[in-house]
Amino acid sequence: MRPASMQGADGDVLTEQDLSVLDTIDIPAEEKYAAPPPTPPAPSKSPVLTGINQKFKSSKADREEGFEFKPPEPTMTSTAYRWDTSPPSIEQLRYSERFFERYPVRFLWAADEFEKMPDGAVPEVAFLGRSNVGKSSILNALMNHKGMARTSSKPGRTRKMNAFSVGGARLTLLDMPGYGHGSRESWGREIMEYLRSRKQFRRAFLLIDPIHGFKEVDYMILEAFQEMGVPYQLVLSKTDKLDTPKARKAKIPQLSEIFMAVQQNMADYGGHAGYGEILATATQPTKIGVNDLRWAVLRAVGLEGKRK
Ligand SMILES: Nc1nc2c(ncn2[C@@H]2O[C@H](COP(=O)(O)OP(=O)(O)O)[C@@H](O)[C@H]2O)c(=O)[nH]1
Ligand SMILES: [Mg+2]
Repeated sequence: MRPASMQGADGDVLTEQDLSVLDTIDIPAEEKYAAPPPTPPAPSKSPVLTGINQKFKSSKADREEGFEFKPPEPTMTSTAYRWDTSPPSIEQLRYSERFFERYPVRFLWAADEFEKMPDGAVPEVAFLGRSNVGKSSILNALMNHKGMARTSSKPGRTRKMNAFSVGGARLTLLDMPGYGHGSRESWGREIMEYLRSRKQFRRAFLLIDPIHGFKEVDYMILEAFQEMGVPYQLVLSKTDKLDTPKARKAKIPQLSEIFMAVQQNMADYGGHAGYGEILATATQPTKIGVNDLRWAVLRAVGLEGKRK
C-alpha cells in the first residue's frame, strides 16, 4: 500500500491541472498541518532514525578492539535533512560554488538510446524525476547558466538524455527525460540500461516535487534502484511553493514532515541504496540549497575538497 498522503490520483502523467491547482491535491482531511516554521526542529527521537543508526552501532567486542563506529547525529535545517552524513562546512560550500562557477559549462551530447552515448572516463551523475519536476531548472542553477538545459512549463519537452560538462571537464551532469514522456517501456529500457551499465555513472539524483508528493512511477523507480543497487539521493524541488497561502490551504505538510515521509519511502521502497541525506531546493524566485546540492554532487564523484 502506498502512503495515502503522498500518493497522486492521476498516475505518472502530469496534467495542466496538476501544475496549477494545488487545491485538488489528495491529502486526507484529518491531516491538518500548520505553516512550516523557518527552521524545522530536529527529530532526534524518531524511531526511523534510531532504527537506521542502530544498524551501524558497534558491538562491545568491536569497541574493545578499538573499532567504534559513531554515526553522525541527524540534523535538519530548511535545506537539508541528514541522518548518515555530516553537513558541509562553509569552506566546502564555497569550494563547491567555485567548482561549478569558475569554468565554462559545455553541452557535450544528446542521446535517445544508451547505445548512442559516447564513451569516456569522466564521472557522471544523472538527474531523474517526473516530467516538470524541475530537473532542467536545477541543472541550470547548478551550472549557473540560464538556458543550458532546456526548461519548459509543458511536461515531456526533454526527449533525450543530455550531457553537460562542468568543473573544467572533470564532471558530467546528465539531464534525463521525465517519466511522463513517451512510452514507459522505452523510457525505462534506455535509462535503466544507463543506470545498470554506464561505468562512469556515480549517483542518481531523484527529484520529488513536495507539493505533488510521490506518484506510482516514483515508487517504481525507487524499487528499480533497490533491485539494481543503483546509488541514489533524493532531492526536493520547488520548495518555495511550500510556504505559500495556496499550500497552506491545500494542507501540504510542513517541510520537516515531508523530510520524514520521504525518508520513510526511501527505506520502504529504495532499500539501502539511498544516500542518508535529503536536500530541499528551489530555483525561483531565489535559489535555495544549490550549493548544498553542488557539494553532494562533488561528494558523489569523489571531487569534494578537503575539510579545513
Ligand atoms: N516555483 C518554482 N517553479 C519552478 C522551480 N523549478 C522549476 N520550476 C518551473 O517548473 C517548470 C518545469 O521545470 P523544468 O526544469 O523544465 O522541469 P523538468 O521537466 O523536470 O526538466 C518550469 O515552468 C519551471 O519554471 C522552482 O524552484 N520553483
Ligand atoms: Mg527538462
